[in-house]
Amino acid sequence: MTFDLFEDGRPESMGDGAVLLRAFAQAQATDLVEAIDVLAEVAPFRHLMTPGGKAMSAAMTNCGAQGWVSDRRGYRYEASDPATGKFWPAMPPTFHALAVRAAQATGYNGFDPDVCLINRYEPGAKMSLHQDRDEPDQSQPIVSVSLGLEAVFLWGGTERSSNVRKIILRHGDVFVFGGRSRLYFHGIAPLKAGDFPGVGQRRLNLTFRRVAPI
Ligand SMILES: O=C(O)CCC(=O)C(=O)O
Ligand SMILES: [Mn+2]
Repeated sequence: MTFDLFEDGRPESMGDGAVLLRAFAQAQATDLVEAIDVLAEVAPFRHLMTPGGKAMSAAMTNCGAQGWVSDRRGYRYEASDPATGKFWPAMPPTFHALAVRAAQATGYNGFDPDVCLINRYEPGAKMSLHQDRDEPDQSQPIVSVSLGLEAVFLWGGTERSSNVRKIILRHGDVFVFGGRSRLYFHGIAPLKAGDFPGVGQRRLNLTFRRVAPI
């Protein structure tokens, strides 16, 4: 058995209010993947259009009181799914509880996410450097859960041109960022091909956010 000194489950500070919790969601990971597949039957994954008119390479859906959407009119949250006209499916209580527990473990007490954006990356898909800035109250952190194939997470700073650190995110890892890092630029490098047992040829990511005023 190998023992990795850096992956023993202790919170790993990434500076300025960002913390990596290795394998924090591992015990629940199979259940999370199953639940995502059920949610996607109601609110299918789709490749949203950027305001500039390009299809995003990561496919997205949402659960919760609102969902993040993008089209020619811009980025925003909407209470119903533009693809179906129906409300987004409710956030499963297990998802909410995981996000609250991860926030607490990293010092963000009182986090009460009402939106979970779900990203699906297939080999080659990526997410360009961006800030999560469509949420009115940026005093709330973001909790991000990785499932399936590993990815290179690009963790920058306050400017698009800031130095970028590359962090490998694996199945069950949870990354929390708030405080001074809440608006740090971040992204995902093109996903390498692979087949993750029980998940398949894809990476799934849950991004928990608070959107409605508290
Ligand atoms: O897939 C990830 O880990 C990052 C996702 C992300 O940054 C976003 O959805 O805003
Ligand atoms: Mn983001």
